[in-house]
Amino acid sequence: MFRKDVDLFTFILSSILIFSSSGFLNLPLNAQTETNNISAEDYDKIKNCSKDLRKKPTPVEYLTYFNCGHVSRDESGRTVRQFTLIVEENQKIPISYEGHFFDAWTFNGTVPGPTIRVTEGDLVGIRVINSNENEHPHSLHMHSVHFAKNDGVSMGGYPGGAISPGRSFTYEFIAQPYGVYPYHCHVDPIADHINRGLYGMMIIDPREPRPQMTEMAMLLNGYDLNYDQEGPTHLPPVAQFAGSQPDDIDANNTGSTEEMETNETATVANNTEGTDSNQTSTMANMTHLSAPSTSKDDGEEEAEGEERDNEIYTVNGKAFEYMMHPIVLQTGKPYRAYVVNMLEFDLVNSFHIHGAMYDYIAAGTKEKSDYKTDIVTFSQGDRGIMEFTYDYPGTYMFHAHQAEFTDLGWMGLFDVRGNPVNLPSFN
Ligand SMILES: [Cu+2]
Repeated sequence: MFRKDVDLFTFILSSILIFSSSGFLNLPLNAQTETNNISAEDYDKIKNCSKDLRKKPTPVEYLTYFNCGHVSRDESGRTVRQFTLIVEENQKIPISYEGHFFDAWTFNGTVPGPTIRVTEGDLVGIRVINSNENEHPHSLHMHSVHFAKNDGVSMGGYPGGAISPGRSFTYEFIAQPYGVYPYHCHVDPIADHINRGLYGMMIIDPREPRPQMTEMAMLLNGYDLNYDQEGPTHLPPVAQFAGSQPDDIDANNTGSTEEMETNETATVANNTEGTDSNQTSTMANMTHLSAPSTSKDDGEEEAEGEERDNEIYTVNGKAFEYMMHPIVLQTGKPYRAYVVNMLEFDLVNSFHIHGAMYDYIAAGTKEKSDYKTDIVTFSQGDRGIMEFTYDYPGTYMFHAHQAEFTDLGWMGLFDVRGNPVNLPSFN
């Protein structure tokens, strides 16, 4: 009995010790205070945050334009960052030096939209205003971790899933985890809302700053200039559910509630009137019967039987921008590029630099590089961080490694100045 009590005592004591130590290890706030002794204001200076939150950066300025929002603190001392994104349709954006203009939909007047920059743990509010003059609903879907109601998708009937013209919605979330992310409108047909220009980059910085170096944002995109003639203009509402909720579509097909549910879905997702619902449910049934596992994209392609193409490819919105304005670098200095691929219609894009290698951090979710390379291939929405240093002066190209993209605008130059460093010795 006594022996058992001792055992019990030992067990309780060790449990307390384990609990205490694990509790200590799991105190990120304490750890943050100890290691991160930099104020939000000083950190924002290091980040090169712009003081002009209303700026419409040119493609050259876009490279170093970081919008860190209107900064305040809540009662607990947490940093709060508020952003406003205004969606405007009918924008004419110059996208080449040969007179091409794009009939764009924009966040704050530019394609891509502003680079949103926050720190992990910040409370972020992004108010999206869909201008009165617009004809379409829009939303904001930012990648990263957040509640469904702030996901910018109409699937669950959330008000932030489709903001009508003249209305606004504020998306709120605690920024996590650190990394580099795309944001974009998620209203159907998504390919069109993206191709029209409603996208941008969001950087969530780690609480502990990365090693300090000159930073730039590079967003890869393309333009389908004859969008009026091509591609989907309307996605059958029920087909949306075929991709994500197969059980629901089965129920619709067998039950007598089919019409009602179709109408509900149509109202939320696409504002389709009742008279259209017969057509759409028929289309959905056909899709379902012919290809049970049909995804939304497959459905679009089948419905139209066409291919969509980009005629112009760019980094930061304008073809050959950094051929016309080479980016000046210094030998021996480290640089960091945040790269996001928002190219629609082409399944892959890539980023190749000449004359140097870069450390690559996939999705930016680690502090250390995953590997060293001079080319990374991106699928749609893919992104990462590149860190590099040039040893030798000279003019070096950077470009997609797909020759077609290069020829159609996705090419730029680094103008590297200074004395050679790290010259190898072969003796
Ligand atoms: Cu949209």
